[in-house]
Amino acid sequence: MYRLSCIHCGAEYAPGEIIYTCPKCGHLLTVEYDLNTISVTRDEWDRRPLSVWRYREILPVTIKPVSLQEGGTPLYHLERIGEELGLPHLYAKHEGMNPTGSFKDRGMTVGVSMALQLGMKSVACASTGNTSASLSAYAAKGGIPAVVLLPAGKVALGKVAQALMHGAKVIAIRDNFDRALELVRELCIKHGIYLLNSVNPYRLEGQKTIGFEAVDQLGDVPDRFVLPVGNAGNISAVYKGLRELESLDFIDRLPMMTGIQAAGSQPVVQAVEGHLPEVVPQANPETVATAIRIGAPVNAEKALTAIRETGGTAAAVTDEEILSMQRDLAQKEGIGVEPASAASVAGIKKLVEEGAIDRDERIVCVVTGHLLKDPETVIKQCQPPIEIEATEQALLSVLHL
Ligand code: AN7
Repeated sequence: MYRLSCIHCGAEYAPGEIIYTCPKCGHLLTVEYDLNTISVTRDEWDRRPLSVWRYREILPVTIKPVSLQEGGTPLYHLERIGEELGLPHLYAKHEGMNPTGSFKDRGMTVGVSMALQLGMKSVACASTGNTSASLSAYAAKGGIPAVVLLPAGKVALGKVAQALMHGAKVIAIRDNFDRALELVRELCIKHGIYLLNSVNPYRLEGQKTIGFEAVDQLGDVPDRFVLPVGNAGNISAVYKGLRELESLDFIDRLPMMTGIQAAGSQPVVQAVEGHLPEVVPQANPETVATAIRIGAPVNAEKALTAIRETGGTAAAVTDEEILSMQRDLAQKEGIGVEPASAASVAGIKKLVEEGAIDRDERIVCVVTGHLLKDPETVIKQCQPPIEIEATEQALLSVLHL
C-alpha cells in the first residue's frame, strides 16, 4: 500500500492521480509506503538476483514490469586511484553497465511500467541525453510512443543515436535543458502525456535501488555516498530509499549524501555552501559534462534535505578536473565513464585534498553513465590511432622494437 504525499505541506493523494507536483502548494511529491505492513526479510531479498526488482515490495509497480534487466551493476574497488588519494575504501558503482548505459534505466523500468499501470497512452521527457535514451528504449519495450525534447547541439552523440534508433519522436529545441523541461511539463499536463522526468515521483522509486544494491554489495552502509548532481533527482532518490531501509530496520545509519556539480553549473553547491534555504537557479549553465548542464534543478528541495539531514556536503569541480578523472578511471582502473560520471570521483579527490573528509571513510561514488555515451569528448582528449603501411617493418618501427 502506498500513496503520493507532498514533501512540503504533507497533503496526500491517491496513487492513481496523474499529478507531478502538489495541486495545493506546488511542491514536490513523494511515494509513501505503509512500511509497517511490509513483511519481506533481507534473506528473501538476498535470494533474488541483484536487480531493481529484487526490491519489488517497496516499489509501486503491481503489473508485470516493462524490464530490460536493469540494475545489478558492478561495485568496483578503486584500488589505484584510492591508493593515490590515500583512500583505502573507495568504490565506484558503475551505472553505465545498465541496458542503455546509464542509471536512468532504473527509473524508466519503474516509470514506463507505471505509465502502463495508470493507463497512459504515451510518454515524454526533456533531457540532457541519458533520460531520452532510456525512455526511448523502455517505451519501445513497453509498446508505447515516446516524445523527447533535447537542447539543440548540447547532447552527446551516443545518446541522440539511442533516442533516434529506439524510435522516439526526437525534438531539438533552440534553448537549454531547463527551457525544454518547462515546455514538456506544459505539454504533458495539457495533452495527457505521461511525464517521465525526475519530477515524476514514481520514476525516482526505481533509482533508489542504487543505494539498496550498494548496501547489499558492500554488506554494510557506506559512510559516504557521492553522486553527480544535475536535476538532483538521483541523490534525492538514493537518500529516500536508504531512509526506508532504516525504517524497516535493515540498516541502522545513513551515509553522508554528497553531491558534485560542475563549476559552470553549480546552483546546489552554492545553496549548500551559502546555507541558503533554497536553490537559486543559474541562468546559463555551461560544462563539458553536458549531462549535468542544468541550472534549475527540479528536485533541489529534496536534495538539500538529503545533504543536510545526513551531514553530507556538496562540491564543484572544473571541467579540467572532470576530464582528468575520466582519464584516470579509464587508464588506472579500466572503468569507462562519461564526463558527468567522473565528476563524482573528481569531487572526492578535491574534498580529500582539502582535508574535508576522513581517509578511513568507506565511500561509494556513483559513476552514472558509460564512456561510449560521449565519444566526441573522448576522441578530443586522445591522440588519434597511429596509421601505418601494412608491413611488419612499419609495425615494428612504431613500436620501437
Ligand atoms: C550521466 O538525461 O538530467 O541529478 O536529462 O545523465 O538525477 O539529474 C541526466 C542527468 C548524472 C544527474 N550523470 O542526475 C537527463 C539528465 C549522468 C546524467 C546526471 C545525469 P540527476
